[in-house]
Order: sequence, then C-alpha cells, then structure tokens
Amino acid sequence: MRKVRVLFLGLIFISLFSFKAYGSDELGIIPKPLECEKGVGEFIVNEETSIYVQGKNKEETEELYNIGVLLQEKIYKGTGYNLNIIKWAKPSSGSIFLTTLDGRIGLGYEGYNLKVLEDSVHINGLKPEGVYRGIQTLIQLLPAEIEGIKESKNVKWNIPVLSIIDKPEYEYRGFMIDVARHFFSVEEIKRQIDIASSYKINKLHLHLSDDQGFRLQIKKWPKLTSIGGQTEVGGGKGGYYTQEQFRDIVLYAKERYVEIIPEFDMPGHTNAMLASYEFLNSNGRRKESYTGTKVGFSSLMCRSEATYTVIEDIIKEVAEISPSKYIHIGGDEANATSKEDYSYFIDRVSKIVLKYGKIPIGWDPIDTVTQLKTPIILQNWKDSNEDAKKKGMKMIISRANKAYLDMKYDRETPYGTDWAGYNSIENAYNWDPTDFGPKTLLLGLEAPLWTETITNFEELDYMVYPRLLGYAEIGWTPKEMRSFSEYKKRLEINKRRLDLKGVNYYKG
Ligand code: TNX
Repeated sequence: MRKVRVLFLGLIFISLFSFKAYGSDELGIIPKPLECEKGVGEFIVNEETSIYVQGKNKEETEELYNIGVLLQEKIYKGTGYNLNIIKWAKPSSGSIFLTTLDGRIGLGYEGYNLKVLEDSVHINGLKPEGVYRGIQTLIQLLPAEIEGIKESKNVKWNIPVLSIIDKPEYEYRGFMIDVARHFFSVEEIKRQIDIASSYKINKLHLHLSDDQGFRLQIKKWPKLTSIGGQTEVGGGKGGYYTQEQFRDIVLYAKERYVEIIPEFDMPGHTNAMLASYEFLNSNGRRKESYTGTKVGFSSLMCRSEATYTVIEDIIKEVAEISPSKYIHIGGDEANATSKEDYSYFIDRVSKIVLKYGKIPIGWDPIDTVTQLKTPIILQNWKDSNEDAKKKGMKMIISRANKAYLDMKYDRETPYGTDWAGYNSIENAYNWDPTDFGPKTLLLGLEAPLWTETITNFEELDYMVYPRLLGYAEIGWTPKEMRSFSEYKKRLEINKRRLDLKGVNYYKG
C-alpha cells in the first residue's frame, strides 16, 4: 500500500514538472525563460493599478523604487495611465509587487520569479537586478502596443496568468558599438541601451579609440580629443564624449542594469593618438589623421616611457569615472608591432590596469603573450584560443563568423562587410559559446558592431536588429532549450514590438 502511495506521489511530481517545462513559446518571450507554467485567466492593468516595492533593507527598497519608476514610465507612455508607486510590503489587490523579500538564492543576482494572478502580479528576485530582468519579461507579456512611442487607446492591457522561474545561463551577455570608426551621440547610445536591455543584454562595450578617432576626453591630454576626436571614416566630423557625458551614459546604463565597458585599443589601432601628440612618434612628428578603413598599420612605441605615461593617465582617469570592473585594452591586429614588443607592451599595460583596480580584457592574440602572469580576459574573435585554454584564461566568445554584427546578412545587405562570411539571422542564432571553449572558462558572449560602413543610427539598427535578440537568447537560455525553428516564431511575434519601438531592423 505504502509503495503504491509513493509511486502515485512520484507520478504527480513528475507530471507537475513536465507541465512546468514549457508553455511560453506562443507568448513570444525573448530570451526564452527557463520555466514557464501557464494558467487560466488574466491580470488587467488599468489606471487604478499600483506598483508596490519592498526590499530587504532601505537601499534595496530605494533601488526597487527606481525600477518601479522605469516600469511606471513605460506603462505611462504606452497606456496613458499614471500608476502610483508605494513602498510597502503588503500590496493591495490589483497591484504589481516588486520585491527582494524571499528571493531565491538559487536564481542568482539576475534571476527572478514572476507570478501573474488574476488580482496581482509578483516579481521576486534575490537582488533588484533580478527584479529588473523580470520586468522586461512582464513588459513582453503586455500587448505589443505597450512599446508604442505614443499612448494607445482601446487596448485591453492584459497579462496572462502564469508563473515563470528564470535565470541566465551566462553572466556576460554583451553588445559592442565601435564609436571610433563612426561616432554616435549620447542619445543614440542611450537608445541602444534601452532596446538591448529590454532583451536582457547586460554589457555594452564601447570601442572608444581606433586609428580614425579617439572618443573620450582625457583631461591630462586634451589633444587626444581636440585633434584625435575630430575625424572619422569617410571624413565626417567625428566627435567625442566629455567625461561628464561618459558618466551620464554609465549612469543611464546602470539604472538599466547594463555595465559599460570602455576600450582603448592598443598598441595597434592608434593612429588617432599618434596624430594628436608628436612625442608619441619616433620621429617626433605628428601622424596625419586617418579616415580610411585599413587596419594593422599603426603602433605605439612599446619601448618609450612617454607612451606609458600617457597610457597610465588614460587608465587612471577612466578608472575614476567607470564603475565597471573591466577595462578593455584592445591588443588586436598589432601588425606593425614586433612580437617581442607586443608581449612587453601587453604585460606592462595589463599591470597598469590592475594597479587601478580593474581587470584587463583583450582581443586575441592577447592570450599568446607568454610572460603574462596577471589575470586577463580573452575576447576571442578569431579562430584560435588554444593558449587561453591551456592557461585557463576566462573568455568572452565573439567569433567573427558567428557574432559579428558588421557582417552582411546576405549578398544584398547594403552595409557591412563579409570577410568572415555572411551572418544570417539563423547563422547568428545557431551556435553556443561551448562550441568554442569549456564551460568553466566561459564568461559568456559578445556581439560586436564595427562601424567602418555604418554612418548613422538607422544603419546601426539595421545591422544590430534582429540579430541581437538571438545573441541575447544564446547568453540567457540554456543550449538544450533552444532551437532555431521555434525561436523564429517568437522572433516573428517580436517584430511588431520592434516596429512599435521604431527600430529599423532587417526584415529578410
Ligand atoms: C577586425 S575584430 C577588427 C576590427 C575591424 C573588424 C571589421 C577586431 C578585434 N579587429 O578592427 O573593425 O575586423 O569587421
């Protein structure tokens, strides 16, 4: 009798779990949540709905309040309803409750539990960050008109009754914009942060310097931007961020739980620096500005102390205004630097970065530097990371043929390039970071947009979307739960949202 009962209970348990596994596909959520159990009925947002926030302590409650404000603004824009936000742990019926009380440790800092009942919505995370991720899911559950730039009338703002338990597969789910080849304004960057974070992207890497431009004010060395910041590919006027503007981007991103990672590409890709100061050149003369698209021709002087003086000042000033634990030091395509000089340079610069409390990241072949003893992270874009694997270096995967947003979708794509092949929506989706390294070494992935051929934000949108949604999912959803044929359906549902957001995405 007892055995039968155990068997019976076991069967109930198993069926509960299999019921739990899916149910979110037809809802179109991207990235796909880990577990979604759909129920019956719906919660309806109306002008009476309130947002309650409550953390485990005062700081968390404040942080949740700010997250509540973002949700309130989003709902106001789409619906015209101006919801109340209340700090209080006992939400009344008809409310949305954002809390870190009883957040589950197993879900990590970014995980969340979303419960939609007919009379209330609960988003629970261990940390406010998880609650923010949960809100992005909630927004995708509302009718698409929520994405509108203007309020929509006559829409029933319903959310289906369900329960979602969710957390990311990788901690690093990145996107890069090269603001050096073509400059993009603070507003343009903020817009990208908004869109990317709505798909749970959590890192934005800014490629702040290259041959064609140096884009961050350095107070000690003003010519880096007064000369080096005035050019871009094709001869346009370029531009740069003042430190205040950079802080503004960082803060905006932080409020949306996106970490800004600054990059200064060295020792190659440095013509803009060499054009700014004569003493950085061996002949004591400034280089001509460069607005073409060749790579691999410039190099800092790796045995000159003057070079390290300027680099240290750059790192020092950036470390002060950038809360990220990382500083990216480039290190790619240093074809005009000897192997010995390259090794000496990378080792020395990574030590400077560490001295200012940051962890260096570099493109390959940074992993081949033999004497490197410091912790350094490899951003793997080419076909080898063998040294990194041997040395046990942590990695971010950005293989050009899989993850480059400047690769054309196909032959007809009007912008971009194809040196690593075409990168269709399917090709961009159909891979996993573990194809390129052992899970234990992988921080995650990043999709870089190089902008030699991208001159404005419409073109930028076109190359980034919808591929970035796929990268967001690769980073968030475990490999075993992903299939392109199923993803395609959710992507179709999301296209209407991209339309309403005003994103100029590729429609092929
Ligand atoms: C290679 S990827 C580069 C960039 C170019 C890009 C164009 C990398 C680390 N270096 O300098 O912009 O190709 O696709």
